[in-house]
Amino acid sequence: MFVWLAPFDLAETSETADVAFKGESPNDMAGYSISAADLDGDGRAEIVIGAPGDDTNGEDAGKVYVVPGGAGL
Ligand SMILES: [Ca+2]
Ligand SMILES: [Ca+2]
Repeated sequence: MFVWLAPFDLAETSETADVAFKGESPNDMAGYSISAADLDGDGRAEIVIGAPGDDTNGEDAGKVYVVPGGAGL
């Protein structure tokens, strides 16, 4: 999953992304789903990233990553 902060143009590539999130293995489909919610009630939203193809706990069992919210992202 790649994020480009504005301003950006069509010449942007994965190499110029401002934020990159790569799954742990090929074909884990990290970034297939993404959402944001304040899960710990501190007033800052966490980013929730789904990887439905992750095989850590069985073939395609999936995994969810939670990126803590903060001013630094
Ligand atoms: Ca939070
Ligand atoms: Ca898999």
